Order: sequence, then C-alpha cells, then structure tokens
Amino acid sequence: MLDVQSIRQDFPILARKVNGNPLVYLDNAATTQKPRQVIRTLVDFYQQHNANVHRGVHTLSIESTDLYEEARAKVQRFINAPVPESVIWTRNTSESINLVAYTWARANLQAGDNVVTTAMEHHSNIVPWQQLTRQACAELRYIPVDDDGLLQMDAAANLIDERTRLVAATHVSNVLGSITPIHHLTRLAHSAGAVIMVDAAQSVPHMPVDVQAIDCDFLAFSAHKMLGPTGIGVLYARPELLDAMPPFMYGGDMIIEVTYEDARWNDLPYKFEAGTPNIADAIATGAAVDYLSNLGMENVQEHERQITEYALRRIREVEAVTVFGPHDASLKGGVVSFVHGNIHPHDLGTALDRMGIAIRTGHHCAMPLVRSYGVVAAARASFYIYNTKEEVDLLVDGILEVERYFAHAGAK
Ligand code: 7TS
Repeated sequence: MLDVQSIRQDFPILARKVNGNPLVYLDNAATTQKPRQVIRTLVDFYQQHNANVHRGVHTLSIESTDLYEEARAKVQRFINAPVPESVIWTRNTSESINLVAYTWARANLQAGDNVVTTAMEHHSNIVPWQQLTRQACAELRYIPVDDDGLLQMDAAANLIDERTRLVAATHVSNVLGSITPIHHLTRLAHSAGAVIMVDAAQSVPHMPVDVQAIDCDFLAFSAHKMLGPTGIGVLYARPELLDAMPPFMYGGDMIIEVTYEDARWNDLPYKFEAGTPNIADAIATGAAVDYLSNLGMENVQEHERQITEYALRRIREVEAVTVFGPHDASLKGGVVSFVHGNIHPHDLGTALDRMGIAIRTGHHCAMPLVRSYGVVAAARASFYIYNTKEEVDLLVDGILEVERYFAHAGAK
C-alpha cells in the first residue's frame, strides 16, 4: 500500500494554507498537484540541458534529444505500447482526440457511416465527433448509461453495427467515475470491423493500463492529470494506422524532404509532431511516470478505491445529499459527484473554499450527462495518491457546517 504521509512530503503545495486553513485538495480529476521530482526535472532541464531537439550536433542538443526520447520510451513502457513510434506527444487529451478526428476520421468516414460514443463523455470526446459526423453526413450514436451510472452494454451491442467505423469511449467517467468494460467494447468494435479510441484521461493516471491487453487502436491522455506538467499529452496509436493517416499539422520536423513544389513526410512519430515540441514538459512527464511507476499502479488504484469507498459512505450520511454514479467503489475511479437538496453546488464549493477545501462544481465539461440527471450543476470530490480519509472527514464536516449555516440563514 501507499505511504501517504511520505508521499505528501513530496508535494510542496500541500503545505500551504488556503484562506487560513491547510489545503485539502479534492479536485484531482481537473488536474493533479506536482511532486518536487517533476518540478526539479523541469528546472534542471532549463538550467542544465536546454536546447532544441533533433537538429543539433552540439552537446546540449544531443542531451536534450536523448532526454526527450527517453521520456517517450518511459510512456511507452508505462502503457505497454509495442514501439516508441506509437507514442505521439500532443498538448493534451483534447488535442489527441482532435488529431484522430482531423486525420483518421476525415480520411475514413463516409456518408451513411456511424461513430458510436457514450452518454458519459467529456465534451472533448463529443464535440469533435459531432463536427466530423456532420461534415461526413455520418451518424453519431450514444451508448446509454443505466440507473447505476454504468454503460448499457446490451445497447452497445445493438448500436455498433456494420456501418460503425469508430467507437470513441471514455475509460473512466470524470463525473460518475464509472469504469467502462473496455475489453468488451473493444471486442464489439473489432467484430464489427470498426476501430476503437479510448479516452484514458481519467484511467491512465489512476490504474494500470495496458494498450496491448485492451487491444485498443487509439488511446488519449494528459500529463497534467498524472502529476506531470500542463501543456503536454499523449496519443497512442497502432503504428499501421498512423502510417496510413495524413499528418495533422504541417511544418518543420514533420517532413523528410521539401522542394518548392512538394514535401515528403517524416517517419513516425515525427510525422505528427510539427514544429519545436514541448521538450521540457515531455521530459517532466517522464519524471511523473517514474514517480507513479515507483508507487506501482495497482497500489495507486487500491488506495483510491479505499478512499472512494470511505467517501461514498461518509458523504451519503448527509441526508440531503444525492450521489451520482455507481455506489460500489470497485466499479468506479476516485470520483464522487453529488448534489445537496438545499444548497446550490456553487454556494457549497465557495463555502468549502473558505475552509481551504478545493472541490469542483459545475457541469464538469459533460453538460449532456449532468443535465440527464435533471440538474445543471453538481459538486465533485476527486481523489489521488496524497489524499487521506481525514480529508474526507474534513469535507463531510465542511458540508455539514455549510448546511447548518444555510438552515440558520433560511430560518431568519
Ligand atoms: N476526457 C476526460 C474523461 C476528462 O476528464 C478530461 C478533462 C478531458 C478528456 C480533457 O482533458 P484535457 O487535458 O484535454 O483538458 N477533465 C476535466 C475535469 O473533469 N475537470 O476539468 C477537466
């Protein structure tokens, strides 16, 4: 299991106070905090190695290139990708999904085809498919979610048919926490002759993910949700697919030869990495991967399961609270979304912030899903490796205090 107290020592921000109280950071699904190992890697890169990659013969450029490619290899091993060329650096999950939409989907979607996604997607896995299916006169279908917040796999089997070209599904919902039976979905997609893209923004940071075991074709995630910096993300793709896909961005680095008339594309992965890449943040992502690998992703997942189980139990003790999504912690990631019958989520979030407790409130970039529960906003606590049961207690005490305040204010 994780030694949470020693982990906490690695995160300088956890020592700060917010509004006079120790910070209780429960907004990890939005972004996680960074350990000093990641921060140090960034500083060290700029102080010791900074140079552009893939172009210089001088020492700094060679060092910088080696570190950049080493970080790619770390990510490759972390998700068990078959070769480093199948790991493309992007800006974030959203850009990874857009890359697939603008290249693979544009080249492969035709009128009458369909794309199948789910009713519990983040906007970044809905909007690109709305646009692309509209442009191609194709159909966008949604696998529904049942009353427990789980995907209806029997409906999935009917929605995925011989005209399905792509299944684009989240691995873990950022609102409900529900875990998609991804092996099952992959088999359904492949037996229909479709490819499958997994939005792993909420899974790769929190559980072991093996792209070869899942047998997915594309997989997208962001470094900032897994202890890494902002501005860097990953697209994993099968090299055969990447080979056949046109480039996403044109310019330097992604070419092998340019004449006044034409250009030839570079080898993988560089064909998809136009321009000077985000070198420092890629290298720091490697440090984040090292940190998580040292903890062991099974341990990370088990720690979150225990915190989530405890949080589900404690938050549901507050009578006026309704929790969305599965109530069984083994079916979900470390996300607990809820509404309070008498307090608007924004009021709750603001009042908790006065106590130093950071949660997210709103539609969580999943408006259609949140609205399907008959609300326009929800409160969400999301956990990571440094969170403790004591912090869950502080959250519940905080909710009860806000409740008392509102009851008192209402009685006046
Ligand atoms: N997919 C899922 C499942 C997500 O949770 C998010 C971000 C994204 C895609 C987009 O990631 P980005 O790095 O490109 O922004 N989710 C959240 C959240 O739940 N609160 O803030 C961002």
